[in-house]
Amino acid sequence: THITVLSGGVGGARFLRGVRAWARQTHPDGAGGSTAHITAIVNTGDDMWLTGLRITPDLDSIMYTLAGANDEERGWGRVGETERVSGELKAYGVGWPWFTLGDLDIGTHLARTHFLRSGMSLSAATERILQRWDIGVRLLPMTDDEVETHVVSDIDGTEMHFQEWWTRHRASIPAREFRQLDVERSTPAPGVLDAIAAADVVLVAPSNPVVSIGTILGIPGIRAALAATSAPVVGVSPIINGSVVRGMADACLQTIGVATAADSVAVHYGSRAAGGLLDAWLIDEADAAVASHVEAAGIATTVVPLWMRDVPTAKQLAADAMDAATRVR
Ligand code: GDP
Ligand code: FO1
Ligand code: CA
Repeated sequence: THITVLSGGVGGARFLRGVRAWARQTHPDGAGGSTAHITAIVNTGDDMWLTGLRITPDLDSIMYTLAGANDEERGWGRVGETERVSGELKAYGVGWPWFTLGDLDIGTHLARTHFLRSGMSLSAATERILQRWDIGVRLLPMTDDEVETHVVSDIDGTEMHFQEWWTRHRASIPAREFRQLDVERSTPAPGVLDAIAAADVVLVAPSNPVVSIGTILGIPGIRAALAATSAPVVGVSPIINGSVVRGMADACLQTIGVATAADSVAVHYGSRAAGGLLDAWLIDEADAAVASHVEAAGIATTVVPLWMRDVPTAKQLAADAMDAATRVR
C-alpha cells in the first residue's frame, strides 16, 4: 500500500503520526514498522535564509514530531531546547530578533546548509538529514526550488516574508494577497509526481488550506497529477466547529475570501469530478449540519471526531480517512 499525504507543519505532523500508527497496526512488518509506504509532500513556502542558514519549518516540524523529538507544547522546534546561540546572534544584531533558533535546531540547520552548499538539492539534503532520524515516513519537499511565500499588506501594499507576517505580527496585519515568489519557474521535487501517480490513496492533511496545502497546489504540475491519479483523494477538515483549533489560519482564509468553516474549505478545494481536489472530506461531529453542503458540491462526506489530542485519536482519524477512501471511486 502506498499512501501519499499533502502536508504543512504542525497539523500535518500530528496527522502523519496517526497515519504511521495506523500503518504499523494494519500492515505490520514484524519488526515494529510497516510494509505500507507513507510519503509526505511537504510545504516549503515558509522556508527562508536567516543568518546564513536555510530554515525549513514544516519539514522540521514533521521530522521532529515523527522522531518524538519535538516540543509538543510549543508546536515547533526541539524538546528540551536551549537558546544560547540565539542570544549571541541577538547581541550582534544579526537575524530576526522575533525569530528564535534553538541551539539543537541550529545543528539541523547547519547540517542542511552544509549539504546544500556542497551541491545537494533540498530533497537530497532532506533525505540525508533523515538518515539520522528513523521516522518511517518519506518526506519530499514540494519543490527543490526556493519558492517563498510573501504577504502583501492590505494597509500600505508593502510585501513581507510570510514568516514575518505570521511570527512577528501574529497574522494581525490585514493581508491583501499571498504570493509565491518565482512559483511559475518552479518544478515539483523528484519523486513528487510519482508519489501522486503511484499512490493507492492520497490524503490531504488537516493543514492550513492557504499557506500549506494551497502553496503545494501552486507548484506547476501538482494539481494536474492529483486530477489524473487513479487513487482516491481524501481530505481532513482543519476546521472544527468554525474554529482553526490552533494557530491563525482563519486570517489566511479571510484573505482569500473563504469562510472559516468545514464546508467552505471543502467547497474551496472543490470536487475532483468537477476539476477540483477532493473525492471525500472528513468533518467533525460538531459540523454534521453542514455535511449536506459538501455533498451538494459533489464530495462524499464522513462525520467523525477530528480532534487529534494524542496518537490514538490521530490513529483513529487516519483509519477513518482510509475507510473513506475505500468508499469512493
Ligand atoms: P503549520 O504549518 O504549523 O501551520 O501547520 P499545518 O499547516 O500543517 O496545519 C495547521 C492547521 O492544523 C491549523 O490551522 C488547524 O486548523 C489544524 N489542526 C491543528 N490541530 C488539529 C486537530 O487536532 N484536528 C484537526 N482537524 N485540525 C487540526
Ligand atoms: N514560531 C514562532 O512563533 N516564533 C519563533 O521564534 C519561531 C522560531 C522557529 C524556528 C524554527 C522553526 O522551524 C520554526 C519556528 N517557528 C517559530 C514556527 C514557525 O515558523 C511557524 O509556526 C510556521 O512556519 C508556520 O507553519
Ligand atoms: Ca507552515
